[in-house]
Amino acid sequence: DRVQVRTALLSVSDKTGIVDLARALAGQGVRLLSTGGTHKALSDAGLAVTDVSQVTGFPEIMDGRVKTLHPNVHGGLLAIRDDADHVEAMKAHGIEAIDLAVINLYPFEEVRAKGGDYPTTVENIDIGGPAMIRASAKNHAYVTIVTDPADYPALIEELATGATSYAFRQRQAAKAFARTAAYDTAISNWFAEALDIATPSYRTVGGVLKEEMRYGENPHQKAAFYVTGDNRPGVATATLLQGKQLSYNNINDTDAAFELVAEFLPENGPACAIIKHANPCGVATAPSLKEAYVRALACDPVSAFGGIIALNQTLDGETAEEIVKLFTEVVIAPDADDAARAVMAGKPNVRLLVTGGLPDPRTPGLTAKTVSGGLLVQTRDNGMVEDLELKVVTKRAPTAQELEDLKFAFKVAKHVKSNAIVYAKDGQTAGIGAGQMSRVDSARIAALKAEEAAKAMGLPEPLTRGSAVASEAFLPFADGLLSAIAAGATAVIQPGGSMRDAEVIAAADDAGVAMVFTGMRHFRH
Ligand code: 93A
Repeated sequence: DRVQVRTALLSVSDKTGIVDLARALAGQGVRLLSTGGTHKALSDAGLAVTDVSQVTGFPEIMDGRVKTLHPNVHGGLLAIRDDADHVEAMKAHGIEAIDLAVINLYPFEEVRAKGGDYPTTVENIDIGGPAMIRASAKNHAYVTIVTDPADYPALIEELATGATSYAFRQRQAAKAFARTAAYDTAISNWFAEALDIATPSYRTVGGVLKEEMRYGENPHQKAAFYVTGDNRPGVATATLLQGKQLSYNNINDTDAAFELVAEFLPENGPACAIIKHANPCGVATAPSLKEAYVRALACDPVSAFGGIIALNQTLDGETAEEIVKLFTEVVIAPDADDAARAVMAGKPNVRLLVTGGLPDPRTPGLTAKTVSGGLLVQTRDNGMVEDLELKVVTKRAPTAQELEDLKFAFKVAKHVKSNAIVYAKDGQTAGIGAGQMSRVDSARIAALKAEEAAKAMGLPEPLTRGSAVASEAFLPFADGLLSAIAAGATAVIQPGGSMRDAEVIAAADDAGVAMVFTGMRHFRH
């Protein structure tokens, strides 16, 4: 199954390592063919190389748009070497076999990431490269395809005998199709972004491998992290200033934390979110970042241990001093100043990530999850309570302070696994009930957590006394409301729309509680 390599076609945009590879190939007596720029790089290095236009009998035309798109190239890559008809066709048309293709593509992803203008980005859509990669990979029974400069050493090793094994060609073909698929994914998503099309069917779920992880959600699961290249500052593109590589669960939780804190626009002041297992265990705003952290921590200091902290502003020294008092897995912020970096350096095990900005909570983007045999894709939940028309449904309207707390609580509830109940007071979560199968249980758990927090913090009574409470989806019965009222809530925010709305409103009126409907729900399953 070993195939002798006699002729190789080299056509690369990223010229890393290509001269060394070509030299090794030449040393094996391999005949080298290449396209304009690659040809120049190789001949400048003193290597004997044939220009592909001599193979095609055709010059590179249209600024290089057509250089390898020719039967002499594609026939040489696609011919079945032991098929009499194919061999006959090669003879008849003067087509010579190409046994090895080393190709990497026009840097579309880089140009997109740099925000290249429309015509420049379009020009960087490679056509001939993917065609050759796909042709070579399809014909891997005979042809070796290498698309990643990181594989050149393995190729050289493989060629020690002058031939490649079937197993090697197969693996490289698999990798090649992954590469062209990722390339087309980047192109389709760039188009959808450029044309402002949110519709999932115009986009492709996929990305470029960023790293393989030691394991997935559990140690017996394998895992990898991909970057999608969309324009969204966050955990995928953040810089790790200190600490070891993030695990699968760290990445998932850090993303939840940062997406939540990004809902608090920096111009409205500092905000902090602390996350455990993708659910918030404390969120707060305050005049200073340090206070925001301290207030977020107060909601559930026990759960916050080993949690993930997200900030909506540059991490400063005094906030960092406060954060390092407790064991934390990850801190993520748009940036960290020198004082903060110095403080964090004293705790080298804490991962510190800076993103360079906050993701816009209003942009759509895609989220995906797998089901057996399928993939569910939707636009992000980009609804913002500020954009909703809130309707007061009770006799009493919320006070200005209650209204602020209601909006705050609803914003947090959007980021809590359903069923979500969030109590808030003065821009601080007082109790969070997450992920229960019944809403009334979430309400009870949130109240219980608030009581525990009050005890832990030495408060005379839980913060739920005189609080606002949010439910991320409608209250189906009055029981959840009654449980919230018992905990001390004086105002309620919920989407509304239950068959029993009238019953729930009556219960609120009986208790003198103010209630507003948002008309939008935020399921998070
Ligand atoms: O413009 S293309 O789509 N048309 C082609 O016929 C073609 N052939 C190779 N792009 C084409 N290529 C690409 O050119 C390769 O994928 C590679 O990225 C690049 C190498 O060009 P050069 O050797 O001139 O630097």
